[in-house]
Amino acid sequence: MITVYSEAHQQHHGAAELDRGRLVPCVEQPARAEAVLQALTAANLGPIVSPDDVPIDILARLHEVGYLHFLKTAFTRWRQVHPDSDALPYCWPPSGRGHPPPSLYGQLGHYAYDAGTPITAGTWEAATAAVRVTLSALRHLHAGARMAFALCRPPGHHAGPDYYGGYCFFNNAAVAAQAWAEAGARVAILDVDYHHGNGTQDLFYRRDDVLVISIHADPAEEYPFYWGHADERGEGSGRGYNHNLPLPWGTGWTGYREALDQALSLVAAFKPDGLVVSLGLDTYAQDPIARFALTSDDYPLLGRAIATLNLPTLFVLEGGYHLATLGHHTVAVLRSFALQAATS
Ligand code: SP5
Ligand code: ZN
Repeated sequence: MITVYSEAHQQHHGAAELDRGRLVPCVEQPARAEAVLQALTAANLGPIVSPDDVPIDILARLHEVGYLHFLKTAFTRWRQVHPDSDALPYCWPPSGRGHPPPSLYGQLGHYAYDAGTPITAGTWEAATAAVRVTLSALRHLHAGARMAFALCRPPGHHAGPDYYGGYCFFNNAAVAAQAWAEAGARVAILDVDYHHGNGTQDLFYRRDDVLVISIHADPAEEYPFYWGHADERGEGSGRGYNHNLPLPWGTGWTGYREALDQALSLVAAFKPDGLVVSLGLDTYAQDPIARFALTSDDYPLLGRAIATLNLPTLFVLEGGYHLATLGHHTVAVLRSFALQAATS
């Protein structure tokens, strides 16, 4: 298996996020990718390569131009006024967003939907590098590989057409699906991160060429709260091409496996040419911000189950915040997928 990785991710390192009334250290930090890199290297799973210098103009076909311009310039604008903090919003439109106001603070609240996702000095560099990592990994699938892994951060699945949040700025997995679709493929996205992939859902909600399936904690009780219910099925020609499988807090492998089987059946019925997996490892019982109950023994089962689809598969790293096991679990999924793929 080939992994694509760029150390440019290190340039995005936020100090603090707002968590229920307190500023706490950011849980989405560079050490996450370092942990995954270390475990992959130790496991000898295959080459780990740098991204190609691929163009990222595809971003303008997924995200709104005003949004991209905002992200590119926001930190410089912020720094002129705030020499020693990261950019966080503090005020939001109450309903219906209208146009972004001229004020930087107004724009932060317009484009961000939470206060947990600071824009830092190197956010643009890191987030664009994550896109290059993902597109480079996809190239290996175009070249005939059965699987590839985009070891990237910041993650992407909470980023929508014109909004960021949930530690995500550009939707890496959606970028891959879009690029694959533009190359003529039917693509399915399977999101196994603990949180609903609201950005991915929004980006493809009116489309029937990309199937989006997410297994996640029930938004009735869990972030991102406003998306991810089972009755969100897509709109217009996209109706029936979005599926949410919300599960209650405390879900362990038995409950998870049932949802996974449903998700895999839906993917198979779509008959895609390729699969993008939004690989979040925050379903682990000891994850510091999540409440599922998967154990270390479950991740090989997850990888093996996904491999039974027999599809060219791109894994894109999303969440997972238990640093001591994050690398181990990532390797477990990828290795068991590779083993299963080799025997089928
Ligand atoms: C990519 C990804 O996994 N993003 C997740 C964003 C979650 N942000 C909200 C986190 C709130 C954490 N508060 C819960 C702490 C429980 N101890
Ligand atoms: Zn997550």
